Amino acid sequence: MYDFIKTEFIEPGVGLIRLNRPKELNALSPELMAELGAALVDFDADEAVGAIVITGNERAFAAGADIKAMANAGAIDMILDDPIDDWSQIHQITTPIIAAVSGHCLGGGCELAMSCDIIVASESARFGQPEINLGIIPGFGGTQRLTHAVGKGIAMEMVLAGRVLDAEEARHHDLVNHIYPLETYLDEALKLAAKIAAQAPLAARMGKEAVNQAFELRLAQGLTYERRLFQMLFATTDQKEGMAAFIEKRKPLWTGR
Ligand code: DAK
Repeated sequence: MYDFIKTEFIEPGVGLIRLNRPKELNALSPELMAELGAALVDFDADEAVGAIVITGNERAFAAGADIKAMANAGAIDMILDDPIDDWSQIHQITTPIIAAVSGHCLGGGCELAMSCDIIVASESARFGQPEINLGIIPGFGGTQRLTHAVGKGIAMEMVLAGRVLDAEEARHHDLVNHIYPLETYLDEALKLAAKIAAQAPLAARMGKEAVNQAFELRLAQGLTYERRLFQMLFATTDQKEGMAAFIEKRKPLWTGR
């Protein structure tokens, strides 16, 4: 069904998307990004999917946007043919998303990983925003989300000098949650996704939404936003079920309602 990605449903409840342009180190061409956007929307609409994992291969998560596809573009082309809708699709997705990263995770690839909710890395993962080497700067959050994650000093070095962080440095600077050996990083990401997918679906989606609002709102507004979502969850069957199950010392059976 897709040419540049592969999708798979993994029981119980995980949608897996593999970026699949291995010869080009998964360079994010417009066609690939359109397919990724469509796959994310499909998984997000599927009630059987409680978490999504995006991965590449051992050598590259993604080495950035496709340089060959944009080399001859002018500023007017970048404005009129702005592919931002396909790229931004990921920010509309309410299902929790994990990036399982190995190898090169550069430029738009790093920005894509940072657009996910959690990053799990292999020991060989390398994160960078090397756009400066091409005479440009990041254009999809690499100066903003990166700075929120790693702080100003490291972000400046990455954006201005093209510094690349290895997996340990990325974890040290809070870009990455976990590092695993190459052989197991994807399984570990899928395990974490399955754990999220096993939670009450509406609570998981609202938890994601509330945490993301921490980057958008001032504290007082964020606390109000959180409280409203918290209150709203008391309208769900799953809240009644979760609390009854605790009191009755049994496992809850979620209905997503
Ligand atoms: N684009 C196109 N092709 C790429 C590529 C890329 N980003 N990265 C690698 N490739 C291709 C290479 O051209 C090569 O193809 P052939 O020559 O075999 O045809 C093949 O992948 C293997 O790459 P190498 O031979 O270079 O492999 P090495 O192991 O020697 O080096 C490398 C690996 C990752 C260090 C190197 O390939 C490299 O430096 N790649 C470029 C990394 C980079 O500069 N990335 C940032 C790109 S700019 C936007 C959203 C996002 C963006 C822009 C706009 N909007 C929504 C508007 C993002 C911009 C970027 O990401």
